[in-house]
Amino acid sequence: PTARYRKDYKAPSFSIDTVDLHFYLDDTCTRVVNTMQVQKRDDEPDLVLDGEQLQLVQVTLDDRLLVAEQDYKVGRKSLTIYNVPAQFSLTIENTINPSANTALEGLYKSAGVFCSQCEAEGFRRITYFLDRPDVLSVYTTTLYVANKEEYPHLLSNGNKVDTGTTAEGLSWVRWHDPYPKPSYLFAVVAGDFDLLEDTYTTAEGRQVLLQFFVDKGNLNKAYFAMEALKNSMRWDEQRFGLSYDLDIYMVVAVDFFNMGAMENKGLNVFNSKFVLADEASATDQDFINVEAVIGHEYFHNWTGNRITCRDWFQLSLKEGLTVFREQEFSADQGMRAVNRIQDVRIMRTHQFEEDAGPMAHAIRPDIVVEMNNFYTVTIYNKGAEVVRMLHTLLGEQTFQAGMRRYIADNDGKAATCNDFLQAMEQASGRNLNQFKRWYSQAGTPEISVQTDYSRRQRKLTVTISQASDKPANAPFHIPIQVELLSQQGEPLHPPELPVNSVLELTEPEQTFTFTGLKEAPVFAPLANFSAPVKCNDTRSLDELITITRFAQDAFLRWDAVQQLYSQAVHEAIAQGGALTLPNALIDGLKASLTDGNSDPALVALLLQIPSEEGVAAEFKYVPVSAIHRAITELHEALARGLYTELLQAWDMHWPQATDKQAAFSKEAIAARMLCNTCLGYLAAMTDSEAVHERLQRQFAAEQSMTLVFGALQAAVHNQHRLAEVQLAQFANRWQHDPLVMDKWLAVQATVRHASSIAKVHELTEHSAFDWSNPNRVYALLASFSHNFAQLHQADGAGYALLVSAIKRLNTANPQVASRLLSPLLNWRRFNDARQGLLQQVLSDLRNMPDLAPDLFEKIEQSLR
Ligand code: DPP
Ligand code: ZN
Repeated sequence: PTARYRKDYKAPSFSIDTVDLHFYLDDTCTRVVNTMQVQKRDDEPDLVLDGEQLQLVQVTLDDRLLVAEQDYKVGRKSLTIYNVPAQFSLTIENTINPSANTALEGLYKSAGVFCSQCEAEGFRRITYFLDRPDVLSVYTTTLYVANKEEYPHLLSNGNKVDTGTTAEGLSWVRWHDPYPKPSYLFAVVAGDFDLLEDTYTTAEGRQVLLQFFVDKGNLNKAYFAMEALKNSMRWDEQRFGLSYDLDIYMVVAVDFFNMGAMENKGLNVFNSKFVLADEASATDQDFINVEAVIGHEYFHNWTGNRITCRDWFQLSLKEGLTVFREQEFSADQGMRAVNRIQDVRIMRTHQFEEDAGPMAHAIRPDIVVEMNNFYTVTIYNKGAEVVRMLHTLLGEQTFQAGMRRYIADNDGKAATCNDFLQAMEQASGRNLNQFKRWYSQAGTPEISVQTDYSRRQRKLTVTISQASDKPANAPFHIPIQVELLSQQGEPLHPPELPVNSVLELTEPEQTFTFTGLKEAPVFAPLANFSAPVKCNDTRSLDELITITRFAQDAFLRWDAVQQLYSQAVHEAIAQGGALTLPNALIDGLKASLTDGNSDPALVALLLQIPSEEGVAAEFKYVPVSAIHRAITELHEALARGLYTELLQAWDMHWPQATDKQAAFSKEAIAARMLCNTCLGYLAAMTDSEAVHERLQRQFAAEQSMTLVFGALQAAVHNQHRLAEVQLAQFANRWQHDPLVMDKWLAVQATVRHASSIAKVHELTEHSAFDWSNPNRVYALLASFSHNFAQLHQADGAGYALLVSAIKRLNTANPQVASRLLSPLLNWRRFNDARQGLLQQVLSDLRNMPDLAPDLFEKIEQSLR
């Protein structure tokens, strides 16, 4: 495999203006006839098309059948046509085998459905093409099948324009998409589905037909997604002024899918777990995820499809911006603070970790071997944080003016991150040169804050410095939103504090002064997590407690509690002794649990302690067992210390949690969050009859998967004596619903106990598991790969388990294999025998015959 560099970008030598595709669908030998109108753009004599795993039948240029070797050459990954004219029509006929396609890239058949996935470079597994995002073409697609009954729905992008039957008796349907698009947005689907239909009227008064295609018998699980789609369409009109542009919007839910979903123009293809949901089988979090992913794919219609990426190094142009839009959509649905805290958790546990490891990359990377490896938490979530920083610096109005400018200037084009920044510069009149470093520099900056109060001058001096974990990095432009509180917790607004409370750190070190303060205030930086940075915190216990009680910003309050947990964990690890929690923290938590006026969702988040993975990310050298011990102690200390209040809170919120009228209200969701959180601690009190009774009662709440699964998780993770019987009952009840059984697999793979390795091994043989389905593999093995102390067991048993799965998937589905590999890459952070073990397993993998490029790239980066 070879690397590609961002700096080597060259505009394509040819454009392909129209593509007329004919698919003669067949399980093992689908014939594709592809006619393109091609134009030369420079003086390049030969046309080189991408193609992989294709059987070429014939090539025709302007009605002349071409002769192999003389007129063209077939390479392993290309087709070169010699000496082409300035303008011509080219017809390529080839065959593919959809049934053998277990990588789920290109056209594949699984569970009786033909379906395609082309992003990033899957179209070249369908036909020969200039498979790059800056070649935009108008597509017409005709699908032919022998048996119409088997495939009543034949779908592609755009509008259905014609149907018929051939002389040979094949039924066909033709689609035309008037919007030029890159090949990665192309899609076809053929299958038998239940169909849910609705309509949406755009702000301009146009009617759009909305269609959801789901597995037979699942129609009742598609209503929520339909509502989410309509909400997304309305929201994008109201907040961004963007309306939908075609007359039809289709969503197909499929069971075999590598990623979450795909924004193909007019024909989204979704992993069924992000469409199908009803209360008995899906948790509140599942519903929230469905809404977010439906929104995400819909928002791509403008940020991704109408304006696409010039090259794949610009991926964050569409993904970072679209995740930001998705996050804002979810937040505007009502739980803004809860959403923000959850987004921050993802950044801190996963993105910071990636940025500190061998695959660290800027949100606009410079070098790529396998593009599929770059659908990362950095490109997506840090990309969204970078857009959010712009929003913070510019404010909503100016940001929206920048969006309008970006769209006016780039609609219908393949753009770059710089085009986006330029639009923001023009709309705001601000110079974003230094801000641009967020696009080119990897790593997580760390800010340090020092405060100095002069009572005589009534003045607070704050010195903030920034440092980077990547020595070559130049200083970043960092928006730091702050709160100033009096010792009694009142918000203070000294005249030097900007109206939006955002300080701009641009130098390695900067000083800010605030006057007119008659006593030393509490200075709380990084409100709303205004920048994706670490904060080296030296605040006192008293200051942290003041923040937990009085900060206006929910993230600041939550974060102060996290700091207190983290301090206790670090002390316990450093001293090798028992973990102790400050009394003020315990008292505060008791009060929040029982006072009845705190938002129960936020209380639940306050009680969420750091994960082992999260704590590990804070260490240069990771003390695996000490972290495991400290987290276990922290969990038990809270369970013991808050026992009475946890029971009280569970009882207090149980009626709301089970209120059928309020089933999916914010209040009911919040109540269930807190009941689950309480039970998650209480189940550690294995001898308590009161807990036993509540565990059983909650597990029996059949109308709500949130509650049933919350109880199951509490029992299983605490190894409560009810665990085995509940696991058995749950499996018995849900054995025919694979998406629910994924939860059953995941909950067992995440038990923080040495037995989990044998359990996962055993479950790979269970009928609920299937190596060929990515959802099953993620549920069992990816879940296990984040079970930190078990993956990193000292004897290497966790590594062996994961590595045998990776080996098995290397050729079958490299994308999935590559995701499982990531937690093994950062071997340098283990300073003991684990280093040697990890190096050994990585070298073993590297020596595998037919090592997939996806794995090759990561292993090379890791071992170099
Ligand atoms: N472009 C897709 C998405 O993020 C990736 N499958 O929505
Ligand atoms: Zn996306």
